[in-house]
Amino acid sequence: MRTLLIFLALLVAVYAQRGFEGDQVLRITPRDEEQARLVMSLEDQEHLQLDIWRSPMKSDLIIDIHVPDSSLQSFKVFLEHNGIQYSVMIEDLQVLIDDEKAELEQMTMMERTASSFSYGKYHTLDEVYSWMDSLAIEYPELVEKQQIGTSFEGRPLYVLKFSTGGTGRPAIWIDGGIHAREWVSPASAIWMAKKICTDYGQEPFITSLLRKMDIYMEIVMNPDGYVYTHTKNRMWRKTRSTAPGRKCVGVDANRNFDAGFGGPGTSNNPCMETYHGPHPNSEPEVAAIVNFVRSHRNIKSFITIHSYSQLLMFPFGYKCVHPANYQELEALAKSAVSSLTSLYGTRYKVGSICDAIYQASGGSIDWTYNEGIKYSFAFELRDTGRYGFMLPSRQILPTAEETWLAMRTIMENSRDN
Ligand code: 0X9
Ligand code: ZN
Repeated sequence: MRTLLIFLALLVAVYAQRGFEGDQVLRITPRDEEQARLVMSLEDQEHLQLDIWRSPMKSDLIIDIHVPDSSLQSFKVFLEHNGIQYSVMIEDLQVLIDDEKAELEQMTMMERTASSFSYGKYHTLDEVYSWMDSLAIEYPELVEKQQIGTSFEGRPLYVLKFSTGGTGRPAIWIDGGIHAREWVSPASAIWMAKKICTDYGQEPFITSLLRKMDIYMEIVMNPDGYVYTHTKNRMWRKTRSTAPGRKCVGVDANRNFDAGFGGPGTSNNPCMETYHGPHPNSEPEVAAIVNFVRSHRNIKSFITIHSYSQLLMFPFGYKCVHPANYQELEALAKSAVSSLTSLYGTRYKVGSICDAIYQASGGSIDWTYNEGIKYSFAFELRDTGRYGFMLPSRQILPTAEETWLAMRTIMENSRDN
C-alpha cells in the first residue's frame, strides 16, 4: 500500500503541471531606490518563490512581481509594513493560464480541414516546427530550413533562411523565444516570416532587400524551455540544462554569451532566473548561435525579440559605456520606433540596455556587437504590464504588424550602410 502511494505521488509529480491558483502579479511602485532595493533583495529568499517579471529601470522604479499564493499574505504584510505602494495587476494568474490553454486546444474549423495555420494564436513547438516545413514547401524558391544545432534535451535548433540566391550575401539575423515564457516573441516572428514570403515579389521594400541580402530567422531559440512552458510551467524562462551537483535546472541563455560574462545583472546561483551558467556558451542553444555568427561572417544586423515592456534597445548592457556608433544607433532606433507607433499608437522607449533598463551581462547583442555586428538590437514587445508574459492572443497580430514596421527601418538601414 505504502509503495503504491509513493508511486502514485511520484506519478503525479512527474506529470502534473505547475499550478498558479491564487497567485498574483503585483505592480510595486517604490518611493525611492532604497525601497526598490529592499523589494529586490527578497528575491534571494528562496522559500518565498518570488518571480520578478519586471525589474526596476533607470527611468522608473516599477517592479512587477509574480507572488505565489503561499507567500502572498506575508509579502503584502511586508510591503505595507515598509510603506511600499503596490497594486494588483493580475488577480489570479491561473485564470489567465486556463483561458489561454482553452484557446490553444480549440482548433479552428479552418485548421482542421485545410491544415492551415492561425497566425493570431499561440502554438506548441510541434505546430511551429511543422509550420516551418509547410512554409518551406509553399515557398521553395525563397525559404530553406536549416538545422544549426541541437538543444540540451536533443531537439533540433532550426533557422529559416530567406534567400533569392547568391553566395556569401550580407545577412540579417532575427531570433525569438530565447526566454521561454515570452510567447509573443516567437508568435510575432512566425507572422513576420510569412509576411516576408507573401510580400516578396509584390512589395518593393522586401523584394529589393532580398535581391541583395539574406534573412535568417531562428523562431524558437530555446525549444526545451518553450515546450516546458506548454507542458509543465507556463512561467519558465531559462533553458532546461542540468549538470552533476547543480541544484536547479536551467541557465538564462541571455546571460550566457561571452560579453562581460558573470558580471552585473547576473546570478551565480543556479536556482535564480538570471543564472549565467558554468561558463560562456555552456548552453548548446547559445553555442549554436555563436558558431553560426562566427562562421557566417557577413551579418550586418542582429535582432533579438523579447517581451515585455515596449523597448527598443542596443548595446551595451554589460557595461554602462556607449558604443562607438551610439548616435547612429539611437537615431535609427528612434526612427524605427516612430514607424512602429504610427500604426496603432503603441509607445516605445529607446536606449542602450544599460540606460533604458539595467545593467545585464552576457546578453546576445553585446556579444554580437563586439563581434563587429554594428546594428545589434533587442526588442521588448507588448505590453507594459497589464498582462505581461500572458499577453492575450488577440494582440499577436497587431504586435507583429507594428513590430514589422520597426524591423523594416532597421533592415533598410543595415542594407544601405
Ligand atoms: O533581462 C533580460 O534578459 C531582458 N529582459 S527580459 O524581461 N525579456 O528578460 C533584457 C535584455 C536586454 N538585452 C541584453 N542584455 N542583451
Ligand atoms: Zn526576455
